Amino acid sequence: MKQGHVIVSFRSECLVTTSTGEMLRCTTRRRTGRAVCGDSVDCSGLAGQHVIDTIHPRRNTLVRTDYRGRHKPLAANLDQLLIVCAGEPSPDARLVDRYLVLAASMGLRPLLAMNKSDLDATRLPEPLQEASRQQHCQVLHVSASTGDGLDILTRYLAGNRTLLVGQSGVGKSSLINALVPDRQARTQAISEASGQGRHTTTETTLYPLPSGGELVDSPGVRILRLGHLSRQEIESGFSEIARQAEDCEFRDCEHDDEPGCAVRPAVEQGLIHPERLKGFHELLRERHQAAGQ
Ligand SMILES: Nc1nc2c(ncn2[C@@H]2O[C@H](COP(=O)(O)OP(=O)(O)OP(=O)(O)O)[C@@H](O)[C@H]2O)c(=O)[nH]1
Ligand SMILES: [Zn+2]
Repeated sequence: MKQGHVIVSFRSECLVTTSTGEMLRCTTRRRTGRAVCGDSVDCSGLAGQHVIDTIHPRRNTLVRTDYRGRHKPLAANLDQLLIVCAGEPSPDARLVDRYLVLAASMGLRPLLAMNKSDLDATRLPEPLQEASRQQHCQVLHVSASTGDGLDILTRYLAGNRTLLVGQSGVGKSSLINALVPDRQARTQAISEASGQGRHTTTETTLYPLPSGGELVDSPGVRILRLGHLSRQEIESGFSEIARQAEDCEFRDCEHDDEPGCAVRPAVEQGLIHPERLKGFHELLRERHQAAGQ
């Protein structure tokens, strides 16, 4: 029996890195179910024919929800969420709010990397600054091109398994290339070991980092549907609203036009950023829509 963790998972097969550094191609049994990237597993077998016997219980699971509301697990056992932004394309505060909700609902420590610092000393737009402050999200300025700030980022990544997210064009691939020097060789090794032909970048993949920790790249999480989250999980990504909501007259107050709402006055007094309340409302609407499906 060998122990290891899944670095990439295909339909009924996955690649496992063992504690001794071997890369094994494993099939899954129907009984154990599908293993996903980050799963901790026990496997057994001989000469290239390995099978996963046990998938250890997951601490948390990243799921993709399709347009019909069906869930598919993509990755497991994550510690941190690295939200990558840049001056260009300009940050989408609403999307960052969603990432922060994802982090809070999964119990992940959020980090925000402002990439392309070589182009301009980009200040975070105000709603983003506020969101980061409220969610205790550390903000780092980096450049994948010049390597600026990557030493500090590396320290935050060490010892943690970090999922990388961000809108298209902010430099996620460039950052992975800068942080994982053997990425190309690894990708090739994965293609060969998997026997799946070219390893496409559509699969969720785990990369070990030279100075410790691991990066998880999951293109599948680009469309982030969060309609399946509970109200409490949504609130966990809007701490300042959740705190204020304790003083609302109704427990299920949606901070719209209900009497006795404590959140709207707080927005009017400048205690809560109006964009944050908009972000919260957007997710509540999505939740109602998902429930009505
Ligand atoms: N000046 C500068 N350009 C960068 C930096 N990082 C990435 N870029 C450029 O930004 C563009 C997008 O980078 P990618 O790494 O492909 O971005 P991505 O987030 O992976 O994009 P998707 O694959 O579409 O999600 C490329 O033209 C990069 O060369 C940086 O630190 N500085
Ligand atoms: Zn209210």
